Amino acid sequence: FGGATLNAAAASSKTFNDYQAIYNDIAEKVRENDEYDGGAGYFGILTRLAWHSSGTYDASKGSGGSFGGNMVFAPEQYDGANAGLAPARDFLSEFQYKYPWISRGDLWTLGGVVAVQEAGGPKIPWRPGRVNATDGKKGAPNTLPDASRDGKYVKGLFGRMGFNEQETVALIGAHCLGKCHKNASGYEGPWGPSFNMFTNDFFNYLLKDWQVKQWDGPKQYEDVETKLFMMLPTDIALKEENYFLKWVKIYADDEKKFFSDFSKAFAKLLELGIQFPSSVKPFEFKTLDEQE
Ligand code: HIF
Repeated sequence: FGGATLNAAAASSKTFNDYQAIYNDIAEKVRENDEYDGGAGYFGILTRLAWHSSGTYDASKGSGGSFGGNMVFAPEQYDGANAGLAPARDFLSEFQYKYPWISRGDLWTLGGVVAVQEAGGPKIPWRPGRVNATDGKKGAPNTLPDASRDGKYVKGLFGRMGFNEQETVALIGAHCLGKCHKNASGYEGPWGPSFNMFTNDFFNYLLKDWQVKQWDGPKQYEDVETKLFMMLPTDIALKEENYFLKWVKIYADDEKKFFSDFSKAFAKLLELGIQFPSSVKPFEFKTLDEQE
């Protein structure tokens, strides 16, 4: 890949404990708000904010990514794919005031780490050092995914960010968390029943029988058995291509393997386009449970 990378700020006076303190504050607030969004809590929306701030990355151009925290500026601010993420940015903004030294990109990606870990998912190694952009010039609009598309599109899209098929399938397991909202994306509903817990359920549900939902919204799928759950066309696409389906089956059978592969792929997602000084070693934060 020929793209330029952005250099993370060299280690400042801040230590692991300073970041663990922010982690804990975010995690406490997530706990206190577990009834948000019909019981989904903030797990899904914080994971999605972390991903949307990172997933604009284009490996061939070296553009986009979480480094600058560009979503507060046009053009990313008005990217339709970011509709519905304001509650997540607002949720985190009090920590921006309490800890003015943390950058937006660090705070938003850390929020995703908190969400995955506190929902019972794997540890996500994380490094600080992103630096606030002062305008949106490095922002990359319209690079986030279109959920109405097929498997070849999904492969190309994640390929653009530098992910292979296995990593792509592992990442999409994050759709175990949260919901779709008619007023945000047009789609509606959760992918399964335990949408506030990080599990390999997404793959188990995906392997069930799905049919096109008859409704006045965009094309989405419902499970034949209960009609309570949903899949996007790009989710169903993982069953339609053998190079993806193979991994869907592996992760449905083996949650440990899913956790381990997801952790690596999600950590990579959050760092796309960023060059960290070798002195900055990844942190592995303790969950609230582990500290009690
Ligand atoms: Fe999502 N995703 N995502 N996604 N996403 C939605 C919601 C969540 C795609 C589309 C959508 C990933 C990939 C893709 C989460 C996490 C991740 C919604 C609904 C849509 C339409 C938004 C709304 O209406 O509020 C597409 C097309 C993707 C590429 C195939 C990532 C891998 C799965 C990278 C990822 O981590 C999460 C969590 C949510 C739930 C948000 C919520 O508010 O609960």
